Amino acid sequence: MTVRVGLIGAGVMGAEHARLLTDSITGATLGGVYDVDARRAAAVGTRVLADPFALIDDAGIDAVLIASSDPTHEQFVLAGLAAGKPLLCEKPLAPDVAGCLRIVDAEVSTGRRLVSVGFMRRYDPAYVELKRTLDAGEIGGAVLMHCVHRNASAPSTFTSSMLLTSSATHEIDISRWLFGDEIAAVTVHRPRPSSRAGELQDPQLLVFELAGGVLVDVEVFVNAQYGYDVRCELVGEKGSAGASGPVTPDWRDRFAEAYRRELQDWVDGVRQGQARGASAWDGYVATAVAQAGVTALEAGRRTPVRLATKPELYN
Ligand code: ISE
Repeated sequence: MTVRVGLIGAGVMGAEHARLLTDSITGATLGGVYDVDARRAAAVGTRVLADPFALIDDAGIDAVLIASSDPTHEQFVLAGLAAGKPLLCEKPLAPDVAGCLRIVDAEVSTGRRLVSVGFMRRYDPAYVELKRTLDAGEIGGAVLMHCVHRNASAPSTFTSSMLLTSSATHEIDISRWLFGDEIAAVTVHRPRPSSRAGELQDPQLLVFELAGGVLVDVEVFVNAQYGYDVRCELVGEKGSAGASGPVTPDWRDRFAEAYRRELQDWVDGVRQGQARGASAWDGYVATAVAQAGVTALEAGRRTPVRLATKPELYN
């Protein structure tokens, strides 16, 4: 079976996924594209549909990849679930906790996992090797992790909250994935803002307290000027190990292999009737932790993370 993928959103990430589907991914084709800007859609695919919901329901589309703007994700994921189609949704699943929970509820009522969330770092060879090292006991039990997340520059639409909801959401997800544990509380420190920061609180220094006691600190700096620089060092009881990569202009180059592996795994899963990668529940938790971080930033105090009860579907 060749998976005919419907793509919603043909901006930076949508165009990247379209290129991967056409050039590198086996077992799938680009079956149709929608974008608010029809010219942008036409630039990435041959079959352009004018209505995203018609694309989702189209009999010639087997699975849907959502790479539209963040606030539009929920409506498209819900429509995809109603159509019973596998979905890969770029992060965040939805920008607000309530939206994420509506998706979780809708998926639970279908009785099966159809939603995957695009947390591509889970597929980055360096992070995968780090998890293997930790799980094999090679550095002993984890005690701390130090993370750096720098972007060369942020778009003019970026807000101080987005350092948490758009950028640090990756460290939130990767911490949960690496340690198999939940983040119980978030504190946000505010260094002197960089002269390039404008209105933004940039950089920020975050501290995540995991339920099991591991502490994770994250420097998020979205106007670091020199490039895209993402890495971490995990400190264990008897050693340390890291994940790093080249400094690149932006995330597309740094995580090119991760995006390719993520998309291939999703397609392979669709062909086998399995949802792979981060789940809707993982998407919900990432948004819930990021929102706790926004509260911590605004209130200037340590903020506990409160999570809903995890449905059986995600165990
Ligand atoms: C962006 O949305 C991403 O996902 C990038 O990986 C991250 O580095 C950037 O800060 C986000 O805005």
